[in-house]
Formats: sequence, structure tokens, C-alpha cells
Amino acid sequence: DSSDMTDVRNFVKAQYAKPDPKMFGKAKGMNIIYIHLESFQNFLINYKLNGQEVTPYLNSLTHEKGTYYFDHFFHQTGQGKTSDAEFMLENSLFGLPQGSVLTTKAQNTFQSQPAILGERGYDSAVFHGNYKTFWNRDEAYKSFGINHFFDASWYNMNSKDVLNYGLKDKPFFKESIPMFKTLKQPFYAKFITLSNHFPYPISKEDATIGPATTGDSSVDSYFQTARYLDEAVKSFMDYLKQSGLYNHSVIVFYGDHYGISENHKTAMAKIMGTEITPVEEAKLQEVPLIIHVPGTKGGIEHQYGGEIDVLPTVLHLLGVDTKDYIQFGTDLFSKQHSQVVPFRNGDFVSPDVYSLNGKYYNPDTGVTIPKDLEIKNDEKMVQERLSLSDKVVYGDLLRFYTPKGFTPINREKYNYNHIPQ
Ligand code: GP9
Ligand code: MN
Repeated sequence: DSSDMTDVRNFVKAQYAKPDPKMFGKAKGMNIIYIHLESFQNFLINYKLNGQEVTPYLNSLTHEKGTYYFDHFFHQTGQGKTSDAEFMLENSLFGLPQGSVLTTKAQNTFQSQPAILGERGYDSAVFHGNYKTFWNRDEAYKSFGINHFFDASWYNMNSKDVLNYGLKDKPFFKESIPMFKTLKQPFYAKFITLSNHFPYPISKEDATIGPATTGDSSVDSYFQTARYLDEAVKSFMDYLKQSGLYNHSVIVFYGDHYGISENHKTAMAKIMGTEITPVEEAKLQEVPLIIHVPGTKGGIEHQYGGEIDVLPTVLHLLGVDTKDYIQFGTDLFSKQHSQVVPFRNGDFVSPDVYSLNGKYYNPDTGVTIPKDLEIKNDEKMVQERLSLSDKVVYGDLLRFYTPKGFTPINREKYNYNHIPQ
């Protein structure tokens, strides 16, 4: 009930991390573009297969001027996979321990990024080459205050361009451009790719790098679909540069979750050149987070963080104060950012300890360590964070609290009906 909301507010207030004044508002008034890198794990960055870079474009982006590459950034998804990643990035609330928020709680009250920005004059749109009902997106997006949803019905879904979950990434980006151009600036836009998805099928013509040779077919072709994604993203970036949007947009790239599950340890040991211990398996849960902020230096950021932290980080870059919002992550650039990263199952990682399945490990040596007071406190904090976030979602608690200056989202205002030409 609403008294739970008091606990939530107190917790969120206590863990609030104030923005670094050097980063706050650095991108005020700029567009924000998210590029969702389907199933993309961080180990792919700078990985060489048979002496060749797998993702040369994304690799180069990690040290381009004005881009921040977070190399200890973890996915925190559960059963909701892609939808959990989207949910965390839009709301800075955790996905649920079971099922997907988008499918089970789509009608809840949220105070999501597209609406927060909408109030500051931003248009908003999501682009995706699958049909709108997948993951119940068409219902959930209304609750997030997303103005336009360009789903598969807007694209040319001819059989040569469709594979696995929908429109292949190259035609997807290409066909998105005319629709993208209709947005009014400043805008929020999200492009959800899908070609790099299990079991990683790819045609001969689309494969521009050979497969790995572990003998595990999905692991082997993962490198080929990742390369395809890299090329698709590069051509979209070329468009952003040539149109001038690149200099007026924060661009966020993120991997949503692992691509290779723990059922493929034998093959992954060959890929990584080391046995996949629990600590190695946890490190494989790193996904890239790359944020381009025009007019800044950029750099490689080593602090630990997770998907829950993206929203406050981005809002602060855009000059939006988050103090009054119920967000369970903290700004990655803040001196007060907590580096304890909860996984959805209650495990957690930090630079000091990996807590995995009831055991505690030194992250550098992989050796188990005794549970000390610090670990106890981290553990308590992680459990509290997850369970309070769950209370918000299960109890639909945001209906009892409206942040200062925020107009509650009216789902009735949105519909994504579209009759294809
Ligand atoms: C499909 C896509 C895949 O629309 O977003 O979702 P996933 O299977 O990765 O959760
Ligand atoms: Mn996914």
C-alpha cells in the first residue's frame, strides 16, 4: 500500500548519488538515441577471431573522441530478457524475479524516460523490425509515454530481408531513416536490433567473417551475426554523421543480455582460452555500454555498473535533475555511485567481491573468501534494493506518488495502430 511507498522513498533518497558537476547538463537540449545491441556480450569488444577483429566498428567507437566506454558494465536481466533490459533503461526499476514486467504489469503507472523528456519538449519513438505485440510492447510503451512505435508493419518484410525474429538489421536501419526523419527535435529514439539473436542464423551472403570452430554451432556463428550487427550499426552511424545529427545527439549503445548461455561452457572455454569458472561466468555477463556525448573528451570508464544505472546517468547528461524520481540505479559518473551490481537472482558483483550462489570470490584471483562485515552489508543492500523495486512493480506503487513537476502518463493518449500501405 502507500506506506510501502514511504519505505521506497526513504531508501531511494538515501542511496541517491548527486551528479558530477562536470558532466551534468553537458548534453542539455540534445537528442538522445539508444542503439540496442541484441545479445551482445562485452567479450566481443576487441576480441580477435583468427587474427581478425569481430566488431571493428564498435571497437573503434570505444576510443573515439567524445565516447565513454564502460568496460565493467553488467546486464541485470532475468526471464524477461530483452524486455527486462528495456524496462530497466526506461525506468531504472528492476525487472521481476519471474516473468516479464512488460507482459504482466504493462498497465502500471510509470515515470519513464520518454515521458520525463516529453515534458521538456522531446518527441519519442521506438524502431523495431518485429511486430508490436512481441513482449507486449504495444501495451507497455503506452505506459512509458512513447509517442511513436515503428514496428514491423512499417517495414518491408519481404522474405529475403527477414530472418529469425524479424527484419534483418541492415535493411532495418536503412528503412528506418525516412521515418526517423519525421521526428521533431529534440527527440528520444530507440533502435532495437535483432539479427544477433540465438541460434545466430546467417546467410552466406551476409557472413563477412568466418565462423569460430568450437563445434558448438550457435557459439560458432555468434561471431558472424555480431559482425553483421557491427556493420549495420556503422552504416547508421555514417548516416548520423552525414546528416549532422551526430553532433547534436547523445548516443547510447548497450548490450541487452548474454548471447551465449552457461550451457555452452565447453565451447566458451575454447573461445576465452580459460576454464569457465563461476567468476569467469559472471564476467561473461558484462555487456558493453558506450555513450557518445558531443563536445566531451570521452574515455574508458572502469567503474562497475549495470543496466539499472543508465537512466539517471543519461538524464543528468541531459541536465535533468533526478532527485525526486523513484529510480533504483545511480549516475555512473557520480562520485557517490555504488559499484555493487545486483543480478536479478540476488547474486552480485563489485570490484571487491563476487557473490555467486552463496559463495564469495575474490574477482582477481577467483579464490573463495570468507563473508566479512562489508560483504554482509553489500548483501543486505542488494536484497533491499531488489525487494523494494519489486514492491513498486507488484504493488503498482508509483500511482501513489508523483514527482515534482511530472504530469502522470495518460495511456489513452497513445496508440500504435497502423494500416500498412
Ligand atoms: C524480439 C526481440 C527478442 O522482438 O526483442 O527478444 P529476446 O528473445 O532477446 O528477449
Ligand atoms: Mn534480447
